[in-house]
Amino acid sequence: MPIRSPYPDVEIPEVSLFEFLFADGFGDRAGAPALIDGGSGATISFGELNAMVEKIAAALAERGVVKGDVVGLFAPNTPYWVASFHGVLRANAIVTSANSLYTPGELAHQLGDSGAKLLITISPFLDRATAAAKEAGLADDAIIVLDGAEGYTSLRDLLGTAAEAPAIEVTGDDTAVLPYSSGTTGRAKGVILTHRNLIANLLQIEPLGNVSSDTKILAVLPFFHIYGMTVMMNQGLHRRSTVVTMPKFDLAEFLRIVSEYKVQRVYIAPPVAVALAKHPIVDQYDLSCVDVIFSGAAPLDAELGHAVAKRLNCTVLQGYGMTEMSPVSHVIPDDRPDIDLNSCGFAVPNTECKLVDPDTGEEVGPGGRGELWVKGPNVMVGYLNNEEATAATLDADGYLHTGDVATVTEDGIFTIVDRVKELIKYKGYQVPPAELEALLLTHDKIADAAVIGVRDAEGEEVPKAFVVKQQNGADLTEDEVMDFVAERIAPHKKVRVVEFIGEVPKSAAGKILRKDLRAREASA
Ligand code: AYL
Repeated sequence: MPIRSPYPDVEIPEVSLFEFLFADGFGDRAGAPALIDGGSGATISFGELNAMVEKIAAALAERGVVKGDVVGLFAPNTPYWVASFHGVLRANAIVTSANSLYTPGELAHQLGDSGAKLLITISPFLDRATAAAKEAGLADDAIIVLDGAEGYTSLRDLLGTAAEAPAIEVTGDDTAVLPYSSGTTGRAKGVILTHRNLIANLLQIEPLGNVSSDTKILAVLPFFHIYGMTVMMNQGLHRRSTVVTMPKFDLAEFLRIVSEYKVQRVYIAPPVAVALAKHPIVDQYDLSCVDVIFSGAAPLDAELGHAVAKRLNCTVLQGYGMTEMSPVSHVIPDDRPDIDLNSCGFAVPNTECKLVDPDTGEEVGPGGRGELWVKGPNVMVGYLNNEEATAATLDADGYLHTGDVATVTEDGIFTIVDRVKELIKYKGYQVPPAELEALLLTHDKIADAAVIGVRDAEGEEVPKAFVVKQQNGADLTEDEVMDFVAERIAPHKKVRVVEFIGEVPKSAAGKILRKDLRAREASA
């Protein structure tokens, strides 16, 4: 029997995300701060944001952007990221959000794969953006540089248009965003999330979290990742909260901004909890404003969470989800801080879950362990141009197979206990082993390679490569392998441990037997 969310269903309107978030012009919150740039203190009100979004949409339409076009967004968190994002959607187009640390090759792959027509970036990223655009076949005039650069359209240029935004032509079923995720297997793929998916997830998390117009939310986690996009940016707009942005994580700056702006709600991934629990400088800041620290994107250790709660005198909560679920499917609600912090709480409204034994295919109940399957209005449509991966992830009944193993209590509290998919998470960021394996195979001294996640001395999950040398590769060193990878990919995907082996264990069909490598690792 599927396990239903204990919460009553919520109704999801069939409108575009813009209409859902902006339609009433933000009422009496129009003059209130929607976004504060944590570094400079520059503030944008809800009304100003609304006006910027209209102008950006108008200017994009003037440049030929039409319904269904894809626009790449490659920039760090600032209020302008938010304006650009909603400007693209308001122009009836689709955002594909790219990791700020991407190399030109990685960005080119995403731009090419998603069919992006334009790329919005900032001047410090322009070298990588132009290299990627060239590789993906985009013209130089397809790049918009928000803060301006000689020869490029800037945000100021867009805002200066005399034109009006086009009519809204999109509705719930249309694609809104294409974030990239490797899912359970293979390389990063475009995840098709509709306006309805994104709106649904905002309404699904609403009954579980105390977020209101009195709340200041810190957005240090990137908006390009679905956690920042839905839980920080769009939830902030939906609840009329004030979102304080930070372009990258720096502990001292993070603490300064939280205390200076009196932030009540801080969303983090587990590595930030380590710093908050252990770093001596935390004591130098008045953090009494903080009510809730919410951790997601990777497993939080309860003991660590309790240490943070004690040190900051706040509530620590955990949520679980996946890009493919827009992303939140499970949350410990604000009003239940008594729930075991090793768990990720209840299924959100409108969802049904199953736990399925991966070996037998049988459903298990409380007390058993099984792969978590989730069905709900937040579940993606599928992977872009990839029917095979879609069919392997979404079944005929509409359940998404998460690749995570969970348990559930009689009360409906879920705990993630293992992962049966390939994916590695480094500090909450996805590292697809298949991508690293393909890259390692391009080295002329490497005959074969397999990558799995292992724990380092701090307990952090890190990618480890098992490498088989070519006959000409006797002199290849571990450092050479790590450097080779590091030069070609974003830092979070670096191979951090290397072991040379005689042969990669494979099934008769040629699939890497990661289980065998994990067993070998466990017995080492
Ligand atoms: P993606 N515990 C264990 N594993 C987790 C957790 C958690 N709390 N959250 C995410 N994961 C892992 O697409 C899990 O393997 O989205 C899952 O399949 O980058 C994978 O990360 C998905 O990685 C929130 C707040 C979700 C944040 C998120 C982030 C979703 C990350 C719900 O409330």
